[in-house]
Amino acid sequence: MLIDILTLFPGMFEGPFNESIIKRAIERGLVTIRIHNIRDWATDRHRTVDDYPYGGGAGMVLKPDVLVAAIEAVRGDDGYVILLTPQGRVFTQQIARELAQKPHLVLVCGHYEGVDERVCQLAVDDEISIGDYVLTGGELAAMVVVDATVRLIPGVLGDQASLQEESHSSGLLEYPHYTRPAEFRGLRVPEVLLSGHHAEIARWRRRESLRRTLERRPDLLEKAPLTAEDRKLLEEIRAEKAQAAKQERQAAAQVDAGTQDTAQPQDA
Ligand code: 4G0
Repeated sequence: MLIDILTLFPGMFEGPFNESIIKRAIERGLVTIRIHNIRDWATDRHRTVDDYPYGGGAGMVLKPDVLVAAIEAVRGDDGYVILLTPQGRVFTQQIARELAQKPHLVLVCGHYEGVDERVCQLAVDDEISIGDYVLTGGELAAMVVVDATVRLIPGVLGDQASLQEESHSSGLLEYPHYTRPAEFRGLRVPEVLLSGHHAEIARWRRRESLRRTLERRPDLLEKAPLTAEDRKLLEEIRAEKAQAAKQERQAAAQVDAGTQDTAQPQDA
């Protein structure tokens, strides 16, 4: 895969792609990442890249002539051009999988108040946001998209990690993980994980995945492919939680009754 990145701050990319897994993918020729300075396509003697917004208002807008020239110079005939912007579709693992299939990505990092709308109309195929917050520029968003996408290219992850990647795409949150020691600061690793009973361990992990997803991200349960066994486990978890809530209420009522009994006349 070829990835071209257009930015006003090429120095920002020196760290992330020269470390760890992405670096190894580059060294092994699985991906080529080229960083370009948008300013190289400015034509005036001040190398101007931005200008005041028509209609007035705060901030600056990236000039369409400079940005379109930069995009056209790198996209070739197969570049899929993505603008990183808070106005884009929200990036997900599904979108990362989609991008990992493409031979050539061109990531455009905007700045200031944004880019001239005509750039999107003329030269951008897709607009992506990494989440509902504003950054000072699209660079960090581009790094996130590159990292999530490159690790899905065949051969980038080792066999172990690749297998794990597949099991993570269950649409549920991960079960809790533990390593040695078996007891740490009074907290024990769940006994079943020490038992060596593979089927029981698998069942425990599935249950804990479902429990976490129900507690933290119930929205994910609607889309996750659940088996009949999963639905049974979920009902058990819901029943457990209802029981725990009931005990909680009873304990609170006890405390309440206790304070009533011992109330002194001057408290009234
Ligand atoms: C274009 C992406 C680029 C337009 C970029 C800002 C957050 C994200 C930028 C704007 C970014 C994200 C209209 C503020 C640069 N911030 N969530 N900042 N506007 O992916």
